[in-house]
Amino acid sequence: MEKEELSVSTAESETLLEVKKNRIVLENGEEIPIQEVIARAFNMEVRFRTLMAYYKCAIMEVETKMRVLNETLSLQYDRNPIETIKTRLKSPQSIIEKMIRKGIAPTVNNIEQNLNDIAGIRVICSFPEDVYLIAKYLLQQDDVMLIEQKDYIKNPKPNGYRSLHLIIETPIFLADEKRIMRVEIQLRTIAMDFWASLEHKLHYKKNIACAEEIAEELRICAEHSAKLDEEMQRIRSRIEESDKSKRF
Ligand code: 0O2
Repeated sequence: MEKEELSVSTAESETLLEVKKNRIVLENGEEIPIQEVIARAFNMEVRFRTLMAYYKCAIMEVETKMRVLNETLSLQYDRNPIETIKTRLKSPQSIIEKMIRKGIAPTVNNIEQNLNDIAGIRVICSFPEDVYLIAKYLLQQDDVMLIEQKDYIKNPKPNGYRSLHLIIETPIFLADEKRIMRVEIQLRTIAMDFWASLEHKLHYKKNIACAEEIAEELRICAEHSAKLDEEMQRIRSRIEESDKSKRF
């Protein structure tokens, strides 16, 4: 059989070079029967699907934590601090693309060790104060460990992007084991979410004329929307103050 370049990988870090007489020859000269290659690929697929199922469980755990916080804080503050919760599991394609961008072999172990945002949850609050309130109460829980925090509200990105990003670790309880999983949480206001969603859509429009000018316009929109957030929060505080004074 003629030598044939292959573009798939059988095991965690091996590179295939050629196929000859139902055997695969690896870069290091080792020969493996094709049946074994298929078994390894199958095993890898099962491990990948299992890992994704664990991340799904982690999303469910954190989403429940958020719903419980919303409920309990609504009793305390007489309003729901959370408007909406969105969740997403990173797609296999985005996972592989990100691993390649990072220059790391996309093996199951490497994926778990190097990506923090496979399980993603976005919590949209009405007011900036609520973002910090939710983050504070979540991080106080003894089964939530903060791994990394990026405060793009206090320090917006140069393009105007605002959100509070938390990478946390939290346990999931499986049939016969407990596993610690990483989850990325993005907390933002309705106004921040409105801006980020539109900016994300516009991002896909490549090769546009006057790109710099448009980027500057978007940044100014983000400033306006941040001012609106401040203003709405100020109005809410006034209403709450006047409500309190009426009660006493
Ligand atoms: P998706 O599909 O939304 O998940 P890291 O993940 O740490 O390797 P980075 O860039 O340092 O990479 O992470 P960071 O700054 O915490 O931002 C990651 C996510 O925040 C992005 O996910 C977006 O969801 C959001 N984000 C960050 N910057 C912007 C921005 O300028 N505009 C908008 N609309 N969203 C932003 P992904 O991986 O891009 O995709």
